[in-house]
Amino acid sequence: MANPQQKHQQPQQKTSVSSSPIPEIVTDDDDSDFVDEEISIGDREEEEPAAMIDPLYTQTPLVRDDLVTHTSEVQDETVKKCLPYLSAEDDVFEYNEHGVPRLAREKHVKFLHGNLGRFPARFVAADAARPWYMYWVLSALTMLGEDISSYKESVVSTARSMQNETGGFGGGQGHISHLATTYAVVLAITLVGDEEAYEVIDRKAMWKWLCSLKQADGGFQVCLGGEEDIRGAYCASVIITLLDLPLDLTPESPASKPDGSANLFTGLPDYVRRCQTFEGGISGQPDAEAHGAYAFCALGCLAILDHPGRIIPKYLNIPLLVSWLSSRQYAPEAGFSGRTNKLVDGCYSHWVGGCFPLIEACLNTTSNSLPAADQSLFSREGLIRYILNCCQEDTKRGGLRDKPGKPSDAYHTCYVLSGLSSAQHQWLLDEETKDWIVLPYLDEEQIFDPKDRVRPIHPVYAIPQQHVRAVKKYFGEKGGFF
Ligand code: FPP
Ligand code: K
Ligand code: ZN
Repeated sequence: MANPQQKHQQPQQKTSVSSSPIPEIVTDDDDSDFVDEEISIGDREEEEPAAMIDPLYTQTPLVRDDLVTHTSEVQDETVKKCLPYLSAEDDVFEYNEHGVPRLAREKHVKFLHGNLGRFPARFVAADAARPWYMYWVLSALTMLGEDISSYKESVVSTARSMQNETGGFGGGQGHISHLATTYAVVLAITLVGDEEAYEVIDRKAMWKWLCSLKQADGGFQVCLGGEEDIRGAYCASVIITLLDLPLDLTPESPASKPDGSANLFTGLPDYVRRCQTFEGGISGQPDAEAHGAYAFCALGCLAILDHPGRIIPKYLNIPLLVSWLSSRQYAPEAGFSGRTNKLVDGCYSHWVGGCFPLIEACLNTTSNSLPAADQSLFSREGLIRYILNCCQEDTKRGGLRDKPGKPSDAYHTCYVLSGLSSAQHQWLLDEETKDWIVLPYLDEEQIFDPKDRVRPIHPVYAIPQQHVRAVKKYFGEKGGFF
């Protein structure tokens, strides 16, 4: 399938974009570019159809495989559903001269608040995902520039009710602890955090629990006796570093060595290496199918352990990984799929799109001799089109979605916005201070309204950098607990 990246053949030097203002550093505390202006997406007025849409986004693919399968049929249906939106031909949105609608902030904000309220009985199966709802909603509201401080008390009491004395958080009261729900609770606390919220977490019990999940092959089980996969490894790495936990292992840990030489991170990069598949992508565990969600987890783990420029090339085949990642972007839809021969989905804007800032940081450094990425490694324009044109729920409901025809939900609202944020920003890792520096991404023409820039999020932790700094500083100063 054609790749939108192919249309950006002319090299564009970041430093020589004459029409762009000198990029200003976006500090994390600066919300000045996030304007809460009322946005009306009413009935589309009778206007000229948008002229500035590259036919790449409005035509069916030129090269087709004759073999008709279930896969080719659902792919064709998906293209058919996306094309009216991409061509600015549906009758719901108002489009700018690039054929792109505004981000319906107010509707999304309202939808998100609703997702922290009570749900109808039929949502009972989502009960074990309550920590996730806290994270998805609070993260999305934060990216939209909303003040979430009013949720602090309820995050604190909900987290308390889900914490186990044996360490970690379950998906609800009385549930056993799981790395995914613990990760979600820790991030939600970090987002609303002040010290009172941070103090809910029993770090000593958390550390002991993580030691019991750490495996001798370098990975982590997601819960005691549960499956071992790269989600677990990423969630554990995030928790360990945000809470500044000691790396030492308890003697009871399955990964503990008699000579004391193993720690919580021992063997982790090798575990990640074993998850890269013949396709170049990353699978959930060694010898399984590559999937975008796991690529983000893999790169996140490595970037936590060391500078991406040093550690990623040491453990992963970068040309193969970049080839697999860029094959995830389709034309004309312009969004990402999660795996080979599957459909585009808005959430991969984060799981796949979020890999690129880490790959770019890996290439744009002096720590290795790989060629620098002097232009975007994927079509940011395409992804932004898929997000704004195809992923915004087009009724009063608000929220963002997988693809046209699917209802919006908190999960997609969070990850579509995370993907929008990484498409709109450029991240550089300062080699000396080890600080991430963020700039608006200005290499390509900005097809979206400047007011529709969402807040930058840390390339590894996927929440604004100032929250990451604050929690690390708090626990770093507090120190160990032996
Ligand atoms: C396939 O679903 C999806 C997966 C195999 C992995 C999903 C995992 C995540 C989204 C997140 C993991 C990360 C953390 C941090 C918990 P599908 O078959 O419905 O979708 P597809 O057709 O798009 O592959
Ligand atoms: K999916
Ligand atoms: Zn999805």
